[in-house]
Formats: sequence, C-alpha cells, structure tokens
Amino acid sequence: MIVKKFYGRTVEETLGKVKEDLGEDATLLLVQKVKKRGLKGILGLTEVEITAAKEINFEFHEKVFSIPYKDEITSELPALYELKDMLRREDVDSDIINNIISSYIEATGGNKIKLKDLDTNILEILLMGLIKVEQPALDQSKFRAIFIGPPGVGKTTTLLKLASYYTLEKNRETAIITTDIYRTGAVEQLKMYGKILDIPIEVTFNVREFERALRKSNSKDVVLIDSAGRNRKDGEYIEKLRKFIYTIPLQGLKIYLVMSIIDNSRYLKEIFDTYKQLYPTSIIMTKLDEATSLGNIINVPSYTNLPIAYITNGQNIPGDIEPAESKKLSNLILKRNVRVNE
Ligand SMILES: Nc1nc2c(ncn2[C@@H]2O[C@H](COP(=O)(O)OP(=O)(O)O)[C@@H](O)[C@H]2O)c(=O)[nH]1
Ligand SMILES: [Mg+2]
Repeated sequence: MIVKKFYGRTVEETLGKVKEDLGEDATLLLVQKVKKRGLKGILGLTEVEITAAKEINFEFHEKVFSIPYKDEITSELPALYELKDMLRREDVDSDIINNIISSYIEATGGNKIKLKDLDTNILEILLMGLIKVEQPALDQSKFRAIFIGPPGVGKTTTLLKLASYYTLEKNRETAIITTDIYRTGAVEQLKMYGKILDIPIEVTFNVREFERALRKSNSKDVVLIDSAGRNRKDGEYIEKLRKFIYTIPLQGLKIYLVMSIIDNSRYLKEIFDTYKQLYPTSIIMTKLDEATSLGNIINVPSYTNLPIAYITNGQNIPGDIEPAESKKLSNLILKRNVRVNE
C-alpha cells in the first residue's frame, strides 16, 4: 500500500498529478482544501490536497474530511459534494457529516465510479445505522412510562396519543398520572381526554400523592405518567422530578425524553445534558410535520446514545404518532434530497 499526498491549485490539476504518479486506478482517500505551505499559507492562500493510495485501503479511518468548493469539483467527485451538501441542508452536525463521508468512502472502497454518482443504497445503509430506534412496547404485558423534557415539546399531547392507542386500538387497561410539581395547573387537557377515553387520571403534586396514585393503578396494563414543570435551568426541578421517578418500580419502566425536532441541535444537546441525570431510556421526537430539516433524527441518537422510540407528526389526538423505524426515516431524508428508485 502506497499512500501519498499531492498538491495543486485545483482538484483537476491535483488529480492529474495523482494519476501520473499512481496510475489510473489510484484510490482517493482524502480531498481537502488546506493552507498553502510557508508564507503563502500565513497570508491565507489555500491549495488542494489529495491523499491517494495505490490499493484499496479498508482500514482508512480518517475522520477529518472536507470537500473543496463546488467550482473546483471536477467530474470525479460529485457524489461526495452532493452528500455533504445534502447533510448540511438537513442540519446534520458537522462532525457527524465528516464521519458519514469517511464511511461512505470506505464503503465504496474509494471506487471512482461510485464517487461519481451518489449511491443511495450505500447511503441508506449508513443512515439506517445512525438512526437507532427502539422496538415499541406494543405487546409488553405491563409497563409504566414517564414523559420528561422541557415545556412545550409535546409531552402531554404525545402521552394522550399513546393513551388513545392503547385504550382504543389495543384494549389495554390504561391509567394516566400527572406530576404537576409546581402546580402549574396544566391538567385541563388531560382531564378532558380522560373523560372522552374513559381513562382514570390522577393529578399529583408531591411524591406521597404520586406513590398513592401508582399503587392505585397497580393492576393496570399501561400507566402513562406526565410531568409538568419548569425550565430545565431550575436545578431544583430536576431533583424533584428524580424523587418522583425513583418511586416508580424499575421493572418495565420507560423514561421517554421528549424532544422537538425543530429545536436546534446545540439546544437539544443542552437539554440532554440536563435530563440525562434522570437516565432516560429512549427519545420521542416530536413535530416532524413542522420540520424544515431532519438532521436531528441523526444527531440526537448519536450524542445521546439513545434510540428513538416514536416520532410524532401533528397535533391530532389520536393519531399523528408512529413507532420510529430506521428504514422509513432514512428514506424520508433520502427522498427529500435525491432521486430514489423505488
Ligand atoms: N405540529 C405539531 N405540534 C405538536 C406536536 N406535538 C405537540 N404539538 C403541539 O405543541 C404544543 C405543546 O404541546 P404539549 O403537549 O402541551 O407540550 P408539553 O408542555 O411538553 O406537555 C401544543 O400546541 C401541541 O398541540 C406535533 O407532533 N406536531
Ligand atoms: Mg404538558
């Protein structure tokens, strides 16, 4: 294996040097714009650097990868440009974009033909690997789930969608408990749906009441627990919520961290950093219907290391909720950006 770096003014010129030296079937490992060496670099001038190898190198794990500007792209690398452009459009975090591009190059073995046209099959597999999902708790005999997350993301709406689903479609004995830690009075919507669905609703304001409500619903198949509270910056709130969560039996407990896809990735990271203290078991991603980009479906599982359990896509109760599926979500992203053969 020979690995060499080549420099030039344009990608075309540099590729010429690669071919001259390593031959027609050289493998391109890395194409990037770098500062010129010496004084010119200090002055801010750049040049193209191509790292190329004579054989296919599957051990290539270079994570820092950047693509030259579009006007310098020759017909050799449009797939990578298209890929990067698409992931940026979807607001995928830049470090994840670099990983995807590296993985894409590895998957093609640097094959120039595959770097010409974006191979949607490869891309679909890569995206599916990144969009981790959880199997829905459909047939679990008995479970408790608590919904946590910042105000306004859709916790109560999502809980009611699931309550309707389990009651109306699955005939499961369901109960709802809400933990309104600061007496925000955010229970009217719950009470109304409780009546419509004929589901008992317990409103609790402290741990003692909460424990009592849990005991009362002991025989139910499904107990869905809402949390209404404050801004996460109130550290006391997380502590209080923790006390509630610790009273729920661990067996079959799901702690859903509810996040809205329309929030920006940096904010979602902050949210996670706060709520991870409560050990969420999976993510519910809301408001896909309002999203202008879908990158958070990829970003969030990557930095939380948690699977997505459900996605929601509207305000309707019941309805507008689906178990998250990697293939479906990958295709949703692909179809918005590239022509996919059905
Ligand atoms: N467009 C859209 N709106 C949603 C979705 N889920 C919830 N909402 C809306 O977001 C707002 C806040 O929802 P709510 O359940 O009260 O949030 P909570 O404070 O986390 O309990 C309400 O207007 C909901 O109708 C969704 O999937 N799509
Ligand atoms: Mg609520």
